[in-house]
Amino acid sequence: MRYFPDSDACWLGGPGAAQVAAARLVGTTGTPVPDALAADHADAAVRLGVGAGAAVVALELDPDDDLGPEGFRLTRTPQGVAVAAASERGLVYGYHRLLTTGLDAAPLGEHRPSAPIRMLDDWDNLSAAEHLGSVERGFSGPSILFADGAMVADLSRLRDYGRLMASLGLNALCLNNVNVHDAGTHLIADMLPDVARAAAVLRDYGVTTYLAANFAAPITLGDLTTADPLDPGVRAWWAEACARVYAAVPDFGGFVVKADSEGRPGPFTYGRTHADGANMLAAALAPFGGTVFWRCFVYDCRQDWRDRSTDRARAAADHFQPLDGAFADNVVLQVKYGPIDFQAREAISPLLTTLRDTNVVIELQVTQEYTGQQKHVCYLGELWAEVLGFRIGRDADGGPSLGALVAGPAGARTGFAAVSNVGAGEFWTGHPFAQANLYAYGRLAWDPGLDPADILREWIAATYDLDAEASADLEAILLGSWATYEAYSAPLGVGFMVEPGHHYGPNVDGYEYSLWGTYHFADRDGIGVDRTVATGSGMTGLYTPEVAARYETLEACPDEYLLFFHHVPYGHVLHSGRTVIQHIYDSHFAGVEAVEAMRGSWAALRGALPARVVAEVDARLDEQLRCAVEWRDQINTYFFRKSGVPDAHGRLIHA
Ligand code: BDP
Repeated sequence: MRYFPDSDACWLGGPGAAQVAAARLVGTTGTPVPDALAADHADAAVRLGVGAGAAVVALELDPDDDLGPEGFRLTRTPQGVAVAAASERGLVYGYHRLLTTGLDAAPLGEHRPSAPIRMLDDWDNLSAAEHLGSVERGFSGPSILFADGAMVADLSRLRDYGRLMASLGLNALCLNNVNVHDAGTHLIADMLPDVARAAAVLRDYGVTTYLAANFAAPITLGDLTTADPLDPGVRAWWAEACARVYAAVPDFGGFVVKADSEGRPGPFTYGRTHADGANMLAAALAPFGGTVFWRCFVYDCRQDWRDRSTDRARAAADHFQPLDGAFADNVVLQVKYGPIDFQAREAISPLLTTLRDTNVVIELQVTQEYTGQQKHVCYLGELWAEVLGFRIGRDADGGPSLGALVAGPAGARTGFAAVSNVGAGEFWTGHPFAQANLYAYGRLAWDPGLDPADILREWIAATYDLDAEASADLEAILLGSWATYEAYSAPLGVGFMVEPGHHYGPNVDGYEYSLWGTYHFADRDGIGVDRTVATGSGMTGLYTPEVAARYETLEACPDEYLLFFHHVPYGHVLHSGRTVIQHIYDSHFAGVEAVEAMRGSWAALRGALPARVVAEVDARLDEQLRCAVEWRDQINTYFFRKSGVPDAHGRLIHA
């Protein structure tokens, strides 16, 4: 009885999908039903044995409709529900949205995406021997696309992924890791027939294919001795490379590039700017309508904090702000939401508040590298809603939201990119509940104003067939789980404190004396990073003056960002009225208690879920509790020993 073949615990295998699959699919006003929909649906209908007389899903394609290139309208009809759109893409998104909600709960009305770019970046390597396994920072099993240096022959898993993306209106997928190693470089050369195979699958679901490109490909592939972006030979090489790619995939989207970062090659080698590098690739793609996503995650990972200018949180803005306006129209700067690296809590990237004449996408991390690696429940919809709701004004309520800014003016190439969390494991996302993060990303990219609690309820209803009480238990487990993770990990926005390399579990000084630039500066007197203009790295000065004023002084800075921006004594009193040291103790005890409460809700819910989901979640919740206790004890013991200040409530085992 499963419509969605790879799991019966996924929102496209849930109650809504079964309801829609039992309907008859027709194209009205002479519209043929798009091939992919007809094939999928026919298959499901045959398996479900439903024929004439069933409810109808009518697909209406009207190019003159004003729904825009990707929008759709859902209307109830006497026989069922009609999906109307001006393009096939809109029809595909609308139909799959309906599969998610079912006919009874169909969100009637018009739906248009907030921004034109809604992308997922897979960090899949060609082979498991490459950097950090087959999926870099992947916690959901092997790659669905690549194995042993080649693309897999059977792309049915990619087809299902395409369906998942279509149900969220996600419209772009970069197939390979941004760290393009030697094998990955071949995707734009001898592996183009494989790229064309993947693109053909994704096209059916309204998803455009992109590739991460190695800036040094002209050298790596053995053709040239330089990758200098201003060298005519290099420019000609990329022009020919693009011609080959577009001959294989005429609707190819373009390249994602990580340059001059963490060992990747880039324009700095040749004394060129990032505008020189990005514009060179943009020129090669322009004749074909392609786009370059140029990542701003550029910093020197081999330098300590030598002086204020080497604060890693400054790097992206220092490199890219002076280049605002210097990029070609088909360059999009891809900016991580925070200036350091996808932490559970960090300040907004200054670049996102100040770039005015450049296309920008905000980059989020769905894969839970720093938020529990899909062993911990950590619903990131709440983090992202907070980030996207951030107001670029004098106070928390003023000015446009970041979500509105990245949606951009009509016609601009702007929007959202995110590192995906899927793999070939049965539940797609390792932890079955981490699907909620993929779902929330897609929904927020479509509409950044959505309430993350509503999104979560949608995902629950679409995925599991639960009564009201069981749904409430599942909601209780997920909602607030981001705050819980934050409570038992690094305090007050200071970040990191993770095991070096794999980034799982606590290690307070793991990176403190290395060259990676992620420090907490804790000593016997205090903790935190002084990034003020007055006495610190001056990083606050990289924001607009209105935003800077919200962080520059201790009086103004919100507690949750205090140690990101300021170095303070342990006895410093927070706006909450507690001292920093007591906050550290209290939040770590509270974090563990919240995980224990999660286990209480889980005990009540277990019986209502499929056995395989239960087995997965049981094991992961045990691990989450073990790890939360480890965080609590390491952090609290460390800061008790550093500060000598006892816990006001006498809870410390070493006190
Ligand atoms: C860091 C990851 C690393 C990525 C890098 C990036 O640890 O694996 O390559 O981000 O975004 O968070 O390029």
